[in-house]
Amino acid sequence: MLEDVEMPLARREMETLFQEQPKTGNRYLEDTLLRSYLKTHLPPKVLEEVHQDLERFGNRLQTEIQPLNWECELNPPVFQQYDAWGRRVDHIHTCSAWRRMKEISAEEGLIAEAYERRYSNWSRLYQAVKLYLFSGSSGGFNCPLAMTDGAAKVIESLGIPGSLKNAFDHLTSRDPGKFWTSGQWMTERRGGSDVANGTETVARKQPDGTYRLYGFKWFTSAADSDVTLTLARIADAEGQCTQGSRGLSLFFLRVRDEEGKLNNIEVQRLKNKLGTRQMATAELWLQGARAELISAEGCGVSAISNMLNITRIHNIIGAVASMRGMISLSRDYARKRVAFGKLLKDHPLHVQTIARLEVQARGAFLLMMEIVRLLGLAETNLASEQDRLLLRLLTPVAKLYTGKQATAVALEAMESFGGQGYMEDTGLPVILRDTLVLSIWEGTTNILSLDVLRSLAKSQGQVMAAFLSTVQKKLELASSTEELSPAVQRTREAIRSLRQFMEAAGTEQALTMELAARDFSYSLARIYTGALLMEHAARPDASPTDVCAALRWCNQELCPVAAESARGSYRGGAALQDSALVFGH
Ligand code: UCC
Ligand code: FAD
Repeated sequence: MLEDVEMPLARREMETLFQEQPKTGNRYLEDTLLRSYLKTHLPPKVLEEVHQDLERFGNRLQTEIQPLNWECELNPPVFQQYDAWGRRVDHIHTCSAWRRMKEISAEEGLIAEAYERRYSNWSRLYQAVKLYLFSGSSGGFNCPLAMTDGAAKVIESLGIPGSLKNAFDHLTSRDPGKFWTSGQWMTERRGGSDVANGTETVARKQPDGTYRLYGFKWFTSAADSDVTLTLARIADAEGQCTQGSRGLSLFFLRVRDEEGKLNNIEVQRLKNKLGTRQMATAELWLQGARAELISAEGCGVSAISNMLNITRIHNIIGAVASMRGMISLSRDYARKRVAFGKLLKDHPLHVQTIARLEVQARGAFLLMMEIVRLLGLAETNLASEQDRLLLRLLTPVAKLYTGKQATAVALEAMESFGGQGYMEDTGLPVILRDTLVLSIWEGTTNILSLDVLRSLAKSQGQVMAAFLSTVQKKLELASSTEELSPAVQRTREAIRSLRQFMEAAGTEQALTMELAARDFSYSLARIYTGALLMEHAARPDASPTDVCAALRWCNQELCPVAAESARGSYRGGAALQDSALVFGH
C-alpha cells in the first residue's frame, strides 16, 4: 500500500470526488401524496391505526428489508436437475433473503390484511398501500404475492369450499411457518394471450374424483410456490377434449408434497430473463400432476379472471411503486450532484424533466388508489352497481396505462443519474429491467385494450355510462376551484370528443373499435386520471402543487382516440396501410 505522503497530489484530489449515493428514507413518511390521500379518505380512527403501522413498516423497509432486496438480486435462484448420484431432483434453490421475504410477507399480513377485513372496505386499500411501499424493496417477492392474492380471491369467490379451506388458511396466514404462496400457470407454448386456443394441457379424471394433468407450462413464475391455479381441458371417456374457451376448466394443485417432492412435475429449465431475475420462472412438464377441479367444467377462463383482475391490480401497484421509487432517488441525487458549478436541483431544465415524471406518477398513484378503493367496496358489499362496473373497466385500463407510464418514467429517470444510472451496481438498471415486464405479463397492452372492449360489450353501454357520470361528478366538484377551470374545460371537451367518437364508431364496422382499442383505452386513462387529480386538487386543504399537477396533466392530449380518428387512423384503408408499412406491398 502506498504511504499517504507518496500519493501524487492529482490522485489525492481525485479521490475526494466521490459521487454521493442517492438514498430514500422512510418511504411512507416521505410520500406526501400518499399521506394526504389517506388523510382525506380514511375515517379518523382507521387513519390513526394505519398511520402508526405504516410509519413502523416504513422504518422496517429501510433498515431490514432493503438490504434483503439487494441480496435477492445478487443471489438469483439456481436450478439443480440432478443430485451428485445422478438422481433427478429438479430442485430450485432460492437464497435465504428470498425465503426471509416470504416470512416478512406473512408477518406484515401482506395478503392476510385484505381477507381479515379488520377495517371493512378500507382493508383492501390499506393492504395495497403496504404492497406499494414493499414493492420496490421486495426483491421480486411482490410477484408471488400477487398470485397468492389472486388464488385467495378465487377461492374466496367460490365460497371457500371445504376442500380448499386449508389452502385458503395457508394463503392468508400471518404465521411465517404456515404461509403459502401460489403460482398462476396460464401460458403454454402456443400462446399466452390466446389462452383459449393455446392451452393443450389435458386433465384426466381419476376414480377418486381428482384429476391428473398432462401438459407443458411454458411460463411459471415463482416456481418455488407451494400451490398453483392452472387451466386444462378435461378429457372425456374417449379421451376427447372440447377445444376453445369452452373446453377450459380451472384446477388447483399442490406443487410439492409434504416431503418437498414434486407432484409428478418435471422442471425443464429456468427462464433466462431480462429482469425479475430474483424470482424463478420455470418451464414445467406436468406428467400426471394430481389436481382438484375448482370451476364448473368449461368455465375456467371466467373463473381464473378473478385471479387475473387481482394480479393486474398488483401490476398497477408495482408500476406506481417503480415510478415513485425512481423519482425519489432522482430527487435525492439532484440535491447532491453538482454540474456546471451548481447542484442539479438548481438547473431548471433538469428539474423540469423530473417534474414531468412527477405529474405522471401522481396521476398513476391516484388511479391506483381509486381502483383499490372500489375493490374494497366491492368486497364488503358496499359497492353500487356503478362502482362494480367502474372497477371492471378501470382495472385493464390502469394496468395497461401504468405499465407504459412506468417504463417511460424509469427510462427517463435513469438518464437523470447520468452515466451512474447505467451502472449495474447502483441498482438502477435492476429497477428498469423489472419495470419493463409490467406491460407484458398479466396481459399485454393490446390484449388489455381488447379486454376494455370486452367489458364494454358485456355491459350494453352501462360501463361507459358509469365512467362518464363519475367523471362528470368529479368535474362538478372541481368546478368550485377557480384555478382548475382550464383543466375542467379541457376535460369537458375531451368527453365531448369521446362521445362523438363512440357514436361514430357505433355506426361503423367492428374493425374500427379493434384498431382504436389502444388509443381508446389511453383516452379513458387520461380522462379519468385527470378527473382524479382535479378532485384531489379541489380538497379544502389542497396545496398549490396539487392544482399544478392537475393542470399539467390536463394539458396533454386527453382524448387521443378522437384525434387519431379525425386523422383517419381507423378507417378501412388504414389497416391495409399499416400492413403495407410493416410488411411492404
Ligand atoms: O403473466 C402471468 C403471471 C406473471 C407473474 C405474476 C405477475 C404479478 C404482478 C406483479 C407485481 C408487480 S399469468 C398469465 C397472464 N395471462 C393473461 O393475462 C392472459 C391474457 N389474455 C387474456 O386476458 C384474454 O383476454 C383471455 C385469455 C381472458 C381471453 O379468453 P377467451 O376465453 O378467449 O375470452 P372470452 O371468451 O371473451 O372470455 C371467457 C369468459 C367470459 O365470461 P362468460 O363465460 O361468463 O361469458 C368473459 O367475460 O371470461 C370472462 N372474462 C373476464 N371476466 C375474460 N376476461 C375477464 C376479466 N378480465 N374480468 C372478468
Ligand atoms: P403472444 O400472445 O404471442 O403475443 C405476441 C404479441 O402479439 C404481443 O405484443 C401481443 O400484444 C400481440 N397480440 C396477440 N394477440 C393480439 C390481438 N388479438 N390483437 C393485437 N395484438 C395481439 N404466464 C403465466 O401463465 N404464468 C406465469 O407465471 C408467467 N410468468 C411470466 C414471467 C415473465 C418474466 C414473462 C415475461 C412472462 C410470464 N408469463 C407467465 C407469460 C405472459 O403472461 C405472456 O408472455 C403474455 O401473456 C403474452 O403471451 P405470449 O408470450 O404468448 O405472447
